[in-house]
Amino acid sequence: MKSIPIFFSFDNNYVEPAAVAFFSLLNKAKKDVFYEMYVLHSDITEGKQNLLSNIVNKQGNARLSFINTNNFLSEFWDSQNFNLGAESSVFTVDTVIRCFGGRFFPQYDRIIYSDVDIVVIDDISEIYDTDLNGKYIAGVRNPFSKYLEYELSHLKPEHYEMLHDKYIAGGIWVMNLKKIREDNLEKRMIEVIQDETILKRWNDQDVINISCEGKVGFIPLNYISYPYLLDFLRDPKFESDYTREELYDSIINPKIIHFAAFKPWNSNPNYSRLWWTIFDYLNLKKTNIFKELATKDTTLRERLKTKKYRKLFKVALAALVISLVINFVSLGGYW
Ligand SMILES: [Mn+2]
Repeated sequence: MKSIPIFFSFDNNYVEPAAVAFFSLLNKAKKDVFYEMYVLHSDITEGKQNLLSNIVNKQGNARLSFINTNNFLSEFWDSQNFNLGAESSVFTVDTVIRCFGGRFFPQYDRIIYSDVDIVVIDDISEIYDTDLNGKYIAGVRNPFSKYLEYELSHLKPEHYEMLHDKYIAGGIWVMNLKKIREDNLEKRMIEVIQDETILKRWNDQDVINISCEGKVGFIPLNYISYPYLLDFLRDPKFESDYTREELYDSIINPKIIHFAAFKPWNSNPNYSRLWWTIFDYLNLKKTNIFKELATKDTTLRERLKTKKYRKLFKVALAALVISLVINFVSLGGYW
């Protein structure tokens, strides 16, 4: 039996997505794998904890524990230079707490971290053995860094230089807790959190990437199969640090579907039906994070395009106003 520690961090609102994630993780696990599961949280009610524990216990190949973080980090938390990402993204202190596995799991030298806005398609135990020699963490390289300027444009030039082809996405990490503790990475992470000159557009990802200074390993893209990646690949201008083979393989042979932008509970991304099937099977109830599904399904690329055009429109409008003012001033003498 191979025992693998894995942790998650989310709040009371995310219990239902977590239930789907946990079920799919355990349902797809190989027979010789046992998961030691942990949830870092600060507000999950006893009733909701029981809901998750019942699902895990029924599967029989894992044990689930809850660890209250007691709002560790809130004293360092300055919302001023966080939450600079997409308006729809919700980041809380619990989002960044996942960087601090070294503190909460002194009994382990390494651990897997996973988001819960996922559905697991295949056994993922292999990544636990990812080579972490001299590295703090391993993650999936962001496939969009090269194509979407917005992904990394907030980084300082020196950080961009260091990270542009190494920036790892959130979603799933394998953390070298031993090295994180030995080198006191926690101190560096708190410095990054408190440094107001470092803009955090992607919060937890920025904190971990900047603190780790490129000492990162890589997990195949199949562990964050993006439901909307195919839309990007259809653009002949799309470029990525991944090869065409790796990009398509992540879609054809996914290990984990990561609903990174659009969630099955308020949108209709690819794989939503599988997600809802598990939701129904587990007899889960819709909560306040579930919105009426949008009638018109827009892809991420379309949304980004509108964003881009809106920006272009603003620039054009500003140029028009400036030229009018200049004309007005230069004509002033005749008026
Ligand atoms: Mn996520």
